[in-house]
Amino acid sequence: MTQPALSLIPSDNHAGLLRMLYLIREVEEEIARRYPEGKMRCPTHLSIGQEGVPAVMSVLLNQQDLAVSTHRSHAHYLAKGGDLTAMLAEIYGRVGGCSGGRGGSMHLIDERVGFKGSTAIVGNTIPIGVGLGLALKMQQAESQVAVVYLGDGAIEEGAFYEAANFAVVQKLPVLFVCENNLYSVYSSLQVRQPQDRKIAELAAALGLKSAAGDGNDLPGCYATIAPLLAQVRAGQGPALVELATYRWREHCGPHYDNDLGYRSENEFLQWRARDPLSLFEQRLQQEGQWRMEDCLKLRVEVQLQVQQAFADAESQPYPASTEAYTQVYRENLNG
Ligand SMILES: Cc1ncc(C[n+]2csc(CCOP(=O)(O)OP(=O)(O)O)c2C)c(N)n1
Ligand SMILES: [Mg+2]
Repeated sequence: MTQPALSLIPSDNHAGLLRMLYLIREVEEEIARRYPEGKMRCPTHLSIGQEGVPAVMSVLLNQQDLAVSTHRSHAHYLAKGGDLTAMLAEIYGRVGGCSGGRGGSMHLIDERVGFKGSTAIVGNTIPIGVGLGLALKMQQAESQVAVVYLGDGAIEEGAFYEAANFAVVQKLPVLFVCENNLYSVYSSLQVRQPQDRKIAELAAALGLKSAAGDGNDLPGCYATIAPLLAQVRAGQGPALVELATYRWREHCGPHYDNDLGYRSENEFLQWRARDPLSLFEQRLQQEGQWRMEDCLKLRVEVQLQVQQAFADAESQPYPASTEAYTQVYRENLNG
């Protein structure tokens, strides 16, 4: 099978893509390394192995676009330009966390860059993202889009069908980005959805424009998402892209769990060999103007940035105990 050409991605995006892949990978590997210290006191879902889709989104979205995400949202937040130190401080429960240290890993928000939030309840942010699309349309916000990140498991939630239907009927500027990693916790797609029914086809039956592609091969991923995003931007109504990918670690936490038996080591190794980061590095080195030293230099730069952000986040104090009583109800949001 021939690979989609690197030239499908404009070359001025190559460095940005590689930097984002490194950033997400380095941040999450560092979280995994430090998690056993017991200082991050919140459940944490890593997307190591799934960096391809958010990296592509990072070069396709503008700061004015909006996005919402799920329990597995670090990569989506970073790809939208979310503040790294504020994210890490949130995971450490510190005062400068993006949710004031109250929410942890699953409650990321950075309104400055249009990342409007993530929540722990599967499917919860889908209607919110569609509502954002409605707001954009009502405000006649030219060519802005609302992106709803969701997993294959969220396709099984009623909220998805209601929200997708509304988005289609109202012709809203919403792009659903479905990262199909084949699993919802320990349940494979095969025991959850009919085997001959593809998510992208289901979306088309609902009236969404749709396409499916490879989430780990960046040129292919870019070529799948970019045309549909352009249609959504042009006011042609909502769309769904389904991208195949795979999480390497356990559903929640820093460890590997293939020994549990819900998926095979062989399946894991096959996906591991299709690492979106290594594949893109190889493509740049074979077909682009990049040398191995150039990649390494960029990676070291990102590593230093990540280490600094961890140090800044961890050195912050915890919120005062009285803070537990503020921002609980609407009337004291500022109190
Ligand atoms: C409404 C609801 N049901 C169940 C859960 C428990 N739960 C948390 S994450 C998750 C898996 C969701 O799978 P998917 O949407 O494919 O996302 P992935 O974890 O694969 O990224 C489940 C079932 C929940 N948080 N909310
Ligand atoms: Mg999944």
